[in-house]
This record gives sequence, C-alpha cells and structure tokens, in this order.
Amino acid sequence: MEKSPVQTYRKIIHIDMDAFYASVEQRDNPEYRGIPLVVGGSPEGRGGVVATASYEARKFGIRSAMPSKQALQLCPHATFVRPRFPAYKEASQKIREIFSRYTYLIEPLSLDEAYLDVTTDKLNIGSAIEIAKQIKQAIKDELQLTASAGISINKFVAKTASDINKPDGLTFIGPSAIEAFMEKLPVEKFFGVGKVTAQKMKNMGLHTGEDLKKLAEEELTKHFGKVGRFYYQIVRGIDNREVQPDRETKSLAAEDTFPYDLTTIEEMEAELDKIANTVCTRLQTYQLKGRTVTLKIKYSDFKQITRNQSFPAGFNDLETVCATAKRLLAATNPEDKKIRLLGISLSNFGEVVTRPKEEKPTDQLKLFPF
Ligand code: DCP
Ligand code: MG
Repeated sequence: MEKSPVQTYRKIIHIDMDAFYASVEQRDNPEYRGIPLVVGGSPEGRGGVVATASYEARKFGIRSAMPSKQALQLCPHATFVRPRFPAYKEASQKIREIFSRYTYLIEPLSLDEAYLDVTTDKLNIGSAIEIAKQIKQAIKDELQLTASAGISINKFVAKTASDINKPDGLTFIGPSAIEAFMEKLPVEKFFGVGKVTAQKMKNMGLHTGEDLKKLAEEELTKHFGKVGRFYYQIVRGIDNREVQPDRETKSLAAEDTFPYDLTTIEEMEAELDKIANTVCTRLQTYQLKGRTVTLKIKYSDFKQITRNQSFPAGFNDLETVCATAKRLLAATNPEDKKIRLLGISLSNFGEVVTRPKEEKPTDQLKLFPF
C-alpha cells in the first residue's frame, strides 16, 4: 500500500520592532519615557510628517505618515523630536546580528523588521517558538528594546501574526489554526491591500477573509488584477514565497576557544578535525563551496594571526578543508606555541546562500514541532 505523504512545513518567524524610532529615543533619553513622543515632523505645524509615535502618543490617534500639524491637534502636549538615523541603523545592525545567531536565511524588510526561515536553525533548537522567545529576550537584554514576533509556516501569516499582539507580542499560528485565522482577518490586513482597495472590497460586501474566500479566483483577478490570485491563495493559507537572504554570505566559519592552552600538534590537529567538521556540515547544508580556507589562531598572549590558502575551484568536503587547515597550521611552527583558540573559515563562494536542500516542502521530513 502506498504511504500517504507526510505534510511538511517551513518554520517562518517575522520580527518587527515596537514603535522603533520612538523606542530608541525613549531608551536613549529617559525624559522621553512614558510620554507621548512623536519622531519626525515639526511641532509648529510647518509641514513634515510623523515617522512614528510612541505608544503613549498612539492613544491620541497619532500614526506614522500623519502630518505633524494633525498630530499636534490630536495631542497638543506631545513632544516632537527629530529622527536620529545613525542610532536606528546601529540598533538595526544589532538586531540582525542577533538573528544571525539562529539562521542564515534572514530577509530584512526595513531597518526594524525581517523574516527568518528557521526550518533549519544553526543551534539545532528545532522549535521556532523557542527561537522567537530567545530573540525577543536577546533584544531586550542587549538593546533594551522590545520586538513583536509572529510565527507560522509562511511569510504572510507570520507577518500578520507579528502585528496582532503588539507591543512585545509573540503569536504563533500553527497549520491547523491558519484557516480560521484567515477567515476572521479583516480585508485591510491583507498584504497589498491599501486604503483604496479595502474600501473597494467593503463596497463589494467583502469585509473579512471569509468573504474573500467565497469568490472564485477569476472573480478576484477580474476585480483586483494580478494580486487577486495572491488573495485567492493566501486566504487559503497558501504562500510559497521563500525567505530571500538579501546579500551574499561572504564567509562561513567555526571556531573554538579552549579551556586550557594547546601545546602539542596532536591536540591542535584533533581540535581542527572537530572545527572542520562543523564548518563542512554547515557548508553542505547550505550547498556552499568555498575557494579559500582561512585558519585563525589566537595564542595564550592573545596575539592573533590568520593564514589562508585559495584554490581554483570551490569545495566543501571535510578532507580538503582539514588537510588545508593542518597545512596552514604546520607552516606557523606550532610546536613551541601555546594556542588558546583555533578557527576555520571558508570564503570566496561566488554563489548566494540558498536554502537547505532538505527543506523543499515536498520532501518527507518531519519538521514539527514548532
Ligand atoms: N517609518 C517612517 N515612516 C512611515 C512608517 C515608518 O519613517 N510612514 C519608520 C519609523 C518607524 C520605523 O520606520 O519607527 C518602523 O516602522 P513600523 O511600521 O514597524 O512602525 P513602528 O516600529 O514605529 O511601530 P510598530 O510598533 O507598529 O511596529
Ligand atoms: Mg515596527
């Protein structure tokens, strides 16, 4: 008898910082905490629009993109400040560094939000919910900021989920909950539905996902153009868009700091074997082949050196990586040294990171639990 195929799912997290610019300002300027704060625009009503508002200011109805004049009318005692982009950029880089501890598949959408595909995660945590919790905690501990996370099997549901329990939210919509979630969703929350389309839908008597679901695909495309096809699928929980890492991964590395200094070649080579194994497993998971092997050595006096060797063609096999690393080590006269740290990295991929081979949704892998 033929076995029924095992349904497999991606594990997607969408992270979005809460009132991002305003929260950075409140963090850096204690006098702004707990008060209605507006970033962007000018309080004199001389033009300009609101970039964002603190949650205290949102209570008065102040929103992003609103003219500052209107914001002032809504809340005359609001404090207005100019944006400090370098500070937001710095926070943004730090959150991305936190994301990169967990996965290579990160797609930033703006300074304050990103999709993460954690179907395979670097730390073998396995649970997307646990990863989202850890990321939120790291953002709190290391940046004194809060983020909201949405977790699901696709981008659309994850992004929608991250928005519904803001601030400091964590919302998981599992496969069996998606249908009901989409049916209840107001049309204006659908991806790509702006004010105009939402009004058009409402005029047609379409208020929620449930209403949209009643329309055939042809009807949706007739009324809304190409995006109608996307609505048709998404309302059924189907969104196959992949998380697209935005830039090339330049190198892939592993290293180890030892509890005591290594003094013999045997010890050093044994450690290199382990480190090479970690690097090669990662390279193979991501189908990357590097042309350059770099060996990093830190001595007990904290002096650090790197040595590298390049080849005409890329590779990711343990044998070549190990042999190269050991040759590079031998050339440093390691016999009379005390080594505290060893690391191996591969670079010169000439290819962008692609998703892991085994993650194709059709493969029969058991990827649960979340
Ligand atoms: N932003 C902007 N102009 C807009 C929208 C946003 O300058 N029209 C900036 C300011 C925001 C940042 O981008 O802080 C992130 O945008 P979000 O839409 O994620 O809004 P916030 O992070 O401010 O608030 P939320 O808690 O709703 O995510
Ligand atoms: Mg945000």
